[in-house]
Amino acid sequence: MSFVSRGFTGRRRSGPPGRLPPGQYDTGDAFPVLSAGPVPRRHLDAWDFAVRGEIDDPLTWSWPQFRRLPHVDITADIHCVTSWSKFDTHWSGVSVDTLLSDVETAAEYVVAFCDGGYTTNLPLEDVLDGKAWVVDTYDGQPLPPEHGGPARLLVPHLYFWKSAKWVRGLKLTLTDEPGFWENFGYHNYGDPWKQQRYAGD
Ligand SMILES: Nc1nc2c(c(=O)[nH]1)N[C@H]1C(S)=C(S)[C@@H](COP(=O)(O)O)O[C@H]1N2
Ligand SMILES: [Mo]
Repeated sequence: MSFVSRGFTGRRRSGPPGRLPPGQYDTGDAFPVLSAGPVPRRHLDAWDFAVRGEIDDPLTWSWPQFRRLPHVDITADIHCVTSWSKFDTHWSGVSVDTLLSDVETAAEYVVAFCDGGYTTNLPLEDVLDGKAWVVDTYDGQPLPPEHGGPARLLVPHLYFWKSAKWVRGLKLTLTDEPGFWENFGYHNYGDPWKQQRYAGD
């Protein structure tokens, strides 16, 4: 079986079988940078992370407080809607479960908001149960500014535009509020395995 398929597929460029969503290619060692605007520069003294919206007492962590929260290592494949995927990216950060552990809310959605004004919306359940993190480390180094440092959201099971760079917090919402790309015609949910690239996909 492998004899026949190898003859027809030639050099395998798509990584391990079953790991590349439809329409994607493996970018290998490259890590493209994609941003809708310039890299915002914020001094860490003026950085905090907030949980607000549908919550009685909004939460904030300063940078030192955030750094003291329990961090976990994450290895994940990431998939950009522009069709590159990258396997086995290594991050460290705080699970959104940790950030929301004491939160009681009627919200069913979140909007991630960022320095520079970018936003993206997700169902609350998609950032819980070990599916999303606020990461401050990439490959053992502080997250570089062009990749969203000091901290970005990481939601690897959805297209990478949901992984908001320069993230400053989560707004808990009762109704779904489309974010930046979602308002420009990108899919509201963005499952790479279902090729949910644009509204209507
Ligand atoms: N704040 C902010 N976050 C963002 C974006 C952006 O323009 N601004 N672009 C998104 C898109 S479309 C992608 S593919 C990834 C790219 O992340 P990278 O530059 O680290 O590869 O960031 C996402 N997060
Ligand atoms: Mo993207």
